[in-house]
Amino acid sequence: ELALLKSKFRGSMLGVLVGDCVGSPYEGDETLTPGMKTVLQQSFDKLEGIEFKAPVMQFTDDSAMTRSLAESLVERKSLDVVDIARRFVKSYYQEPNRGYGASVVTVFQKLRANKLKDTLGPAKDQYNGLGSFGNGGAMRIAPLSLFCYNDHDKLIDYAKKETEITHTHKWGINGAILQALAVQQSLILNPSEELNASSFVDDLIEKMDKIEDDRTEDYFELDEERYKDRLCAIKELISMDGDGPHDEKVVQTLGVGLNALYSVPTAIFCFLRAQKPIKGIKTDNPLRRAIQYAITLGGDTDTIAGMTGAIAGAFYGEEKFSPLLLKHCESSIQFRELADKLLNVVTQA
Ligand code: F2R
Ligand code: MG
Ligand code: MG
Repeated sequence: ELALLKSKFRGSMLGVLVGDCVGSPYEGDETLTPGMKTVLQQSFDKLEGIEFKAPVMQFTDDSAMTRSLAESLVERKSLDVVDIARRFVKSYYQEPNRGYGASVVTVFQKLRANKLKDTLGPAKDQYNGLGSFGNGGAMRIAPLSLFCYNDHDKLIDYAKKETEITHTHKWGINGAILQALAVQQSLILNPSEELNASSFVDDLIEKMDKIEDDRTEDYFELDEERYKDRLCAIKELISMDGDGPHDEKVVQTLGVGLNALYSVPTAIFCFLRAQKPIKGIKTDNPLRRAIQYAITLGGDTDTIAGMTGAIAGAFYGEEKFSPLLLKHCESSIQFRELADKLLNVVTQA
């Protein structure tokens, strides 16, 4: 059982990295054209089939922040928000050109200026006090799901506190919580048994319903959008017969943007949809299919592919990753080691 958990921890950390590395060259593009989909297919085939001398795919902010969070959890063996904030700031100033979100950089500048005396204020100031609803909280959350793999309430509490370092809008926070819960659910499922997509979503709906119904949040506004509704939309898309929904329909329904509300549910959908073959994606491997599919939808490709990879990797485990593909992704050895260190922390606690 420990061997399976080890494989799943590795799979989730590597899923973030692979989705980010392979997806980032396409970030910002519309749904890929048939020509670009062929390029992507060939790129995956090449990365999985040919040995290069060195890694060829660089990671971006998604993996940089995931690494910082994982390193903090390993070093501190608990959630230490000040330490995590320090690592985010340090990592940003060491490598500012990793493709960070346009506004989150202001948070790093303010955190550095106040010498981490106030770790919450800078994020609260974003967007005139509204806070960011970007997917930056969700894109980096996977290590927390590993750290709290068997504790639902702790995961929600920690995910909120950790996300608030940069994102305080409820869509930003709840998007990170939803992504964290999806990874956690994947971790405890048996990959040799067929996954019931509908009950996977139902479990998430039940959990998000409790979070979004919290009256301390102002969800009673009638026009307020909720993750619960986005999850119901996933169920409808999954139940479509034949070849399943067209890419355009998925993009129109779930979105592929920088907003967590329009990207986290998309990642969950990509994971679930890829259980079965998808037209135009030629692979027998459902993990690769999930990541490749997420990229073909376009938009925020590195982040949606990374979040899809985190969930799918947590379900299938490390074995489903092509060793050559991993070799071509920057720092894959470091990400595997971080997964092992996280497992040591949680199993020795
Ligand atoms: N930044 C990017 N991609 C775009 C630039 C790269 C491109 N390839 C290029 O050539 O320049 N990617 C990375 O950013 C996303 C994560 O962002 P994060 O950490 O959430 O940052 P931020 O700045 O807080 O929010 C991102 C955008 O969301 C919109 N937004 C958020 N809150 C808002 C609010 N309250 N009101 C209005 N808009 C809000 C803004 O457009 C922000 O810029 C990932 O994709 C990562 O890969
Ligand atoms: Mg990025
Ligand atoms: Mg992105």
